[in-house]
Amino acid sequence: MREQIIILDEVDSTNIYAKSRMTELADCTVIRAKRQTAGRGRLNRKWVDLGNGNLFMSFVLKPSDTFCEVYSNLTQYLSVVLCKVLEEYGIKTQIKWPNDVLIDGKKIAGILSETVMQGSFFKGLALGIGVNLNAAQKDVELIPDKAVTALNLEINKQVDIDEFFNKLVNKFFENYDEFLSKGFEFIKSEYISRASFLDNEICVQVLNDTKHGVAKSVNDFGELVLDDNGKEFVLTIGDILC
Ligand code: BT5
Repeated sequence: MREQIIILDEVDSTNIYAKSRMTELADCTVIRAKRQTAGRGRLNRKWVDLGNGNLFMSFVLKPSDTFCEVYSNLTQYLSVVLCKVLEEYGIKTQIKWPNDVLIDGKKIAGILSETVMQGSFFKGLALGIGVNLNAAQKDVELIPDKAVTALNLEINKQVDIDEFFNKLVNKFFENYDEFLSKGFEFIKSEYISRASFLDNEICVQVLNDTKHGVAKSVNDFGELVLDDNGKEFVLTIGDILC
């Protein structure tokens, strides 16, 4: 087993923990916290801890001393890995570009990758993921702006968090090296087969701008190709709003 596992009872954020110790932590360390008091999403959004039995974790990845483009696709790689683990519980999953994992349109997990640099020297990545495994219906309803679910609510039984965690870590490292050498193309068909947004008319927030169009495809680099009345936009980052 190449990975080292650190389990914390409570932490502000597993990503902050990983980033602030990037030098000391070995490549492929996995940090998991039982409770997370200040979980973070993208653009300073919050990740809510829905109580005991939910998963908060970060992979510490230090594959090289310089940043490679493929590292930006690791969030998409992790979304596919997560879908496969969830499917072992008998449910159907969807991916919303770039890396949200949904069940029946409801968000069950969030992924946040943060890069640590020292000048031009790439120190590593904290690739964080939160998965709702055991939550109460009344609590998921309190999360603002989004339809949210948890695995226990979908399968009507308690989920064994240790078992789920082990499956996710094993599946992540199973193809990690091959993914790094082959890039997004390696997972493209598995990603596309779960992509719920393709061929839909969508709007995407890109920083301070909003782009509209039909989601035509996801290209070999994991970018979203939008068609706005014959004009094509290729998006590297963004948030599908509608
Ligand atoms: C994400 O951001 O979805 C990335 C979340 C990453 C969380 C993990 S937990 C371990 C590691 N340590 C951290 O501090 N973070 C990572 P974003 O796409 O910006 O979505 C954030 C939005 O999701 C919020 O504004 C809410 O609307 C919604 N949200 C918050 N908590 C949620 C939850 N528990 N389940 C589903 N949706 C949630």
